[in-house]
Amino acid sequence: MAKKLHYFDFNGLAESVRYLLHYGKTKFEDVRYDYNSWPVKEVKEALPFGQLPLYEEGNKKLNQSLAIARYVAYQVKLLPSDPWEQAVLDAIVFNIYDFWGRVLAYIKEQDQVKKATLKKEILEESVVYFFSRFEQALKDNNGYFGGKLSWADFILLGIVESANLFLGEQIERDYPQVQALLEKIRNLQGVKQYIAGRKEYKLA
Ligand SMILES: N[C@@H](CCC(=O)N[C@@H](CS)C(=O)NCC(=O)O)C(=O)O
Repeated sequence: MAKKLHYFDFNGLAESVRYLLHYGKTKFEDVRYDYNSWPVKEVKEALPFGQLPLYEEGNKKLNQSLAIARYVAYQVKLLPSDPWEQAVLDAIVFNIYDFWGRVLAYIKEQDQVKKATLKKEILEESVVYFFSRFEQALKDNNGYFGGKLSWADFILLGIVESANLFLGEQIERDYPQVQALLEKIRNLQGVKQYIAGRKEYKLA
C-alpha cells in the first residue's frame, strides 16, 4: 500500500516521523511543500484539519504528528506492547510537546521585542526546566526514555532539531545524556543514510 508523508520542507513536526520511517526502511513518498508559498488553497482545503503533517496509507489519511509517529512506531517495532510502558512513553512525548509549545509561541510572535523576551525565557527557564528532567529520566533508564530505544527518543530528536533551527541555538548543549541519545539515533542504520542524503534545513 502506497505510503506518503506530507509536510513542509523543513524538520518541524514531521522529522521524527521521517526518522522513524527511515529507521524501519519503509518505502514512502516524502511529499514536501514550500512554506513560503503556503497556503496552497486546494491542498489546505483537502487536509482533514487544514494542517500538516498528513500521513497516507493507500486511501487512509491520518493527521496529528504524534498519532502518526505512534502509528509508524508500532509498524517499526518501537512501541512497547505493555500498556503501562506505552503510557509512560506517551507522557514523555506530551512533555516534549509541552516544551515545543513554548518554542511555538516564540515562532508565532511577530513583535520583535516580545520575541526576544520569549527566546530569553525559553533558553533560561524552559530548557532548564524540561531538559534537566529529560536528562534525569535518561540517566535513570539506561540512556533511553523507556529503558531501550522507543519512539519517544525519536520525538525528542525531532523537537530538539526543530527548536534549534528556529531558535538558532543548540539547546541540548548542557545535557550530556540527551546529546548521547540524539547521536545514537542519528547513527542508526536507515536514519544515518537519510541524514547523509538530506539537504541542510535553513530558514528563508
Ligand atoms: N497538533 C498538530 C499541529 C499541526 C500544525 O500546527 N501544523 C502546522 C505546521 S507545524 C501547519 O500546518 N501550519 C500551516 C497552516 O496552519 O496552514 C500536529 O501535531 O500535527
